[in-house]
Amino acid sequence: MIRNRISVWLKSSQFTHTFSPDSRGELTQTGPLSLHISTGAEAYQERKKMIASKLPLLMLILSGVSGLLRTHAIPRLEERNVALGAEAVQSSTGYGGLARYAVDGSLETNYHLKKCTHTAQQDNPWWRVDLNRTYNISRIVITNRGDCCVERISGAQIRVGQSLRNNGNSNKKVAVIETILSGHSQSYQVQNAVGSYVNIFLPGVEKILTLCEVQVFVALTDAHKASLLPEEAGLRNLAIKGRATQSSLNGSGMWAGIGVAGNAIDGNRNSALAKGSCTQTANESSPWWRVNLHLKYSISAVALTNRGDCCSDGLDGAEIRIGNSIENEGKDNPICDTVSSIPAGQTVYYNCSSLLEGSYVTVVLPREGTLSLCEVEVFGYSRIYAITE
Ligand SMILES: [Ca+2]
Repeated sequence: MIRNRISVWLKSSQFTHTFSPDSRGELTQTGPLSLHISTGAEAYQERKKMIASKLPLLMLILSGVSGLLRTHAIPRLEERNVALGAEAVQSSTGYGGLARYAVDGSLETNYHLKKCTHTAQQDNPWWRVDLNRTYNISRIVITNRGDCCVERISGAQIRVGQSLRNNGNSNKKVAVIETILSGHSQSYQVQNAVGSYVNIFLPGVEKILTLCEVQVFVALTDAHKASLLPEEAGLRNLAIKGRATQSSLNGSGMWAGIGVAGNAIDGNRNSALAKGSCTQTANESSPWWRVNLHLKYSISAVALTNRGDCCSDGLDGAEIRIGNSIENEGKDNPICDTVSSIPAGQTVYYNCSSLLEGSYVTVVLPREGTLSLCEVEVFGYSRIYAITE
């Protein structure tokens, strides 16, 4: 586990502040402020009293220090429903009860008002929401139907995780619904529920699954940060001072030779190859592009800007890999994320599933094709603040 310590020395006393990265790599205070006295025993009590009286001031100083390190020191307790309006699917649909009705923000429980889901009668029906990024979920609230059939929800399992194996129904079981009163909402506190998928899975023969609302809550510190761009969180683009290279340079056609590797770290997101700010390899097997950051960093996010003048599906399936090795051109380094698709000319931010340490960021297209990138931005922390213990 990566932990970070900030120590402030005041005279002969040392204060330690402990931080840990969350799922997105943001640093959050996880340990209490601890106080270590290294003075002689006779002065101990007196100094302890004096220092204790200055603790509020020290907390202020420490929060200032952590601000400089772009950390968020004190988590707040508010929460946000990250399922609201997210993409939802279910095993089947019956009686017009669409999957998205469980994330429409309505707690209406009369089925006939089109605010609740409904599967067909089937074995093992399920419903799933895609939160679109990984969250550490604190609480899930399920709202049961109110106009009939109160017992149908009983036995449903709440599952959270990252996998779509078995449609996500094999992810970690974080709660089981015993009963929910007719038209009521039941809250389930969950622990170690980390993932981007939440499934409601109802095992059994000839079952019907109806959900009037599923609310998935995360602490506001996480949710708030999810809406922040790395720049807004104060992270620098580390790539801009790096050195870029790629598997080959396109040498044919009208723009032969124009797409050099450095164009992806020139600080310009212009998405037309002709403007001289995008890269382009030859058409080959597993083309790659790589930036050497010169130092080891703890990297939390990478932003890719796609071509806007053509071939916008060219990055589909590309892998972002981060590590310290250039063996196999860095293509075997740990994966930060995989591109599903990027709209033409757009920039998409990829949050690594965990804070990854490395001095090389490689983008590889694991198939035959041309790799063309208009900008690659790498966001992270200087390694000095991330000590692996
Ligand atoms: Ca560029």
